[in-house]
Amino acid sequence: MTQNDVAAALEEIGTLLALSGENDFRTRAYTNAARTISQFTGDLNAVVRGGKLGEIRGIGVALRDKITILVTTGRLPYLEQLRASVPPGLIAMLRVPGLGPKKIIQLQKDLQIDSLEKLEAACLAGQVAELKGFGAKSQERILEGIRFLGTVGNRVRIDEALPLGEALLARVRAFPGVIRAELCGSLRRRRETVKDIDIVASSADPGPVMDAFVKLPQVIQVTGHGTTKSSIVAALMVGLERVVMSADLRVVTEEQFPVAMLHFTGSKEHNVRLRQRANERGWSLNEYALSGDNAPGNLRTEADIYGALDLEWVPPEMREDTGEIDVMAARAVPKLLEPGDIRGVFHNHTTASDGTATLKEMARAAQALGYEYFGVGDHSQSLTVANGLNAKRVRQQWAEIDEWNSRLTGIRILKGTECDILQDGSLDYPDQLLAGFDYVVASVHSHFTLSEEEQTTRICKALAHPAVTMLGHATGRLLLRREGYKLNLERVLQTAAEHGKMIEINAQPSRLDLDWLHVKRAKELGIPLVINPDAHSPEDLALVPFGVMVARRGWLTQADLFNTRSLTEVLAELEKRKAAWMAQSGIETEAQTPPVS
Ligand code: DGT
Ligand code: CA
Ligand code: ZN
Repeated sequence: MTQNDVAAALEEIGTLLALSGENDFRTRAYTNAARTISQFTGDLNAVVRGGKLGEIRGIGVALRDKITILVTTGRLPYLEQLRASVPPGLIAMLRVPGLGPKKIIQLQKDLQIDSLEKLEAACLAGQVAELKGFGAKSQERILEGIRFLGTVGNRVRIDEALPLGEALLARVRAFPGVIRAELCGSLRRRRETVKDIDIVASSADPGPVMDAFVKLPQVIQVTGHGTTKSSIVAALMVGLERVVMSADLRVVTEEQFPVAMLHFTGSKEHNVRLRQRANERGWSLNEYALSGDNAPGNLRTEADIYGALDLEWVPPEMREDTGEIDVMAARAVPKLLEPGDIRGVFHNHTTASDGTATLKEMARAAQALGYEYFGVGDHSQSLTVANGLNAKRVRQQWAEIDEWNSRLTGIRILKGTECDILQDGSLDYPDQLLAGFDYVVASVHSHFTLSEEEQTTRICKALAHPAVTMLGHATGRLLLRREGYKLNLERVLQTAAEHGKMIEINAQPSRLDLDWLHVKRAKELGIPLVINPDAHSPEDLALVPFGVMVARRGWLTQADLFNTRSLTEVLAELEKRKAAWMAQSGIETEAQTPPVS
């Protein structure tokens, strides 16, 4: 049992206790312990066996016993009993935005609701609105939430699907008799969310490969066991989440492999185009072969197949039938952005607002990832829930940044802010203070329910402010959990282009605020894009590659991003923007005056 498994078990106990009506104090003890264990850097096994668990802060007697049983036996009867006592439907109800354990318990007590189906029926019958503490508005929101869950179905986020896919792929590649194997489907195209895992392998003897696949340790259910195709439901702990997904393995001959890999990578729409091109040449293309009179043979790679159709090879991320066939035919496929092209980040939090690490720790972590600059973007004053900084604390932070910049080598800290866009589209700091920052990330964190017109006008007004460098969180969406606010994103992009503003690709895989289609549109409009991890901890800085995936799906190259530029270029550009504003407004920047102590 790994440390992660232990943490996940504790987290699950916390959730189940909350759904059983336990008090906050007890449930929090478990969720806090889950976090403590997941962040514990020692050897948990050794600590347990040495009887030293009690020395870890926050682990009391009850927790100590349970963790010891978990680690030593790999099971916990207490958790198994809890699971049996809580209806699984209640856990599903937790996914409805706005429904916490307390409300779920009330729904169960008063209306005997213990599943999403019953909840939907009760909302439609108007019963939920009648309950104390709910009301018509809340009932409407719950209904919307259930419908949203229905449309997302069983899709899984890329950051959770990829580790499971890669774990299965590594196993498949090691099976005796497997020559080649690849992840295909939406996972290979790096879509933000993925329905299922598609693996294609080549082997001269598929039988034993099929048998080995359905017996993998990750398998929780076998849904198909054929001669060349098998399907499983597999599970893996990714961080604190237990990721469950279906996965298909298809085995083909080595000769068929490139065509099969191409076919199962998709997208379906891309495949349709390829088949048309084959037909135009008098051939036919399916998942096993390119065939017909005079069809080219000896196709060993995807590039060979594309070449036979007079096309340049294209990265999987671009295979969505949004114009890629034309650039492939013109042999003008762009060289897409790579994670190594990113040289710094602009939107990050520290302990000054709601981050978990200090300025110095964050800067060092950024440096360890090879970045040249680390931009602080703590929250602004009106976001009190996230401990936003008032003017006094901003100036203190500037002094701290100056101090660290004079002492640290190899990384430059930039003075930024994630400044709230207020309801009327104005910014959360006065111009005088804004002028002291190196740059400003403007974000919406409140009033998500404005009308589309109001929200669009609000954000466009902020973009027109000369202090604003880039727009953070373009949509406010939480993938598979909450739709973004109502917004005319096209108008926002037009406004950004008009005022020369940048737009953020938020790399948090639970957000990815700007989707790939809008990234592509932003590029067409000539808007510089910025990949930001929105890091609240040093670990979050490693999320940048998820932003790179979206960027690649939007056809971005190194030149399309602002944070692929060197520190010198970045400083020069920020300086230029600020000078233009100063010249036009006559404001004096505070940076020129000595910091107030
Ligand atoms: P998803 O929904 O995240 O699993 O997305 P995909 O793209 O992985 O879709 P999936 O798993 O249904 O199919 C994998 C690939 O197989 C797909 O990208 C293209 C290919 N494929 C599936 N069905 C068809 C089809 O009806 N026609 C063609 N041309 N290709 C298909
Ligand atoms: Ca798939
Ligand atoms: Zn942020």
